[in-house]
Amino acid sequence: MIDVFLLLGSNLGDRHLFMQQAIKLIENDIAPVIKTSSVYETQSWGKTDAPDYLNQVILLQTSLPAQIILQKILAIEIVLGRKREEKWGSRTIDIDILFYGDAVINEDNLQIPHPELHNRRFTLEPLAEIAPAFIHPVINKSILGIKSELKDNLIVKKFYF
Ligand code: PH2
Ligand code: MG
Ligand code: MG
Repeated sequence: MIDVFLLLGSNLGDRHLFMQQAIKLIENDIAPVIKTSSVYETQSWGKTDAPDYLNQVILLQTSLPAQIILQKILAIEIVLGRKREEKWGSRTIDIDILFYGDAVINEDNLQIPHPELHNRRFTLEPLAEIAPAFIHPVINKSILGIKSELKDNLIVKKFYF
């Protein structure tokens, strides 16, 4: 079984409901969810005038190939009303693969580890909550170590519901 970390994000509509529905669909269609971080409310990164996001990191264990996981994720995004218009545009749900065990994958449609995760507080805070000692297979540092060197100071705070 491979440890697969996913990042969920939503900044459109009933954000929390979309996140909960995404987790249900992931459990039905992909694999059991072993761990979930808290839900965080985060300032929009990249497009600063966009609404705040909710973000959460979850851990799955599965033997499915990464490309199959990606196809299933894209289908779940469509079921939950995702429309792809502009880069970094607002979305009902975004599901990104952060890590697929310690694999390094560089394919046209899939880069793992996620190429931006080490630059983004909205990813590292929830990831550090459930996997502080996980070693990034390219950077060769722990999540906690990477977070301690982070320069992104956009607001990331726990979301209470
Ligand atoms: N996702 C993006 C762009 N900007 N900002 C936050 N806070 N959270 C996200 O999930 C996010 C973002 C592209 O996928
Ligand atoms: Mg994303
Ligand atoms: Mg995505």
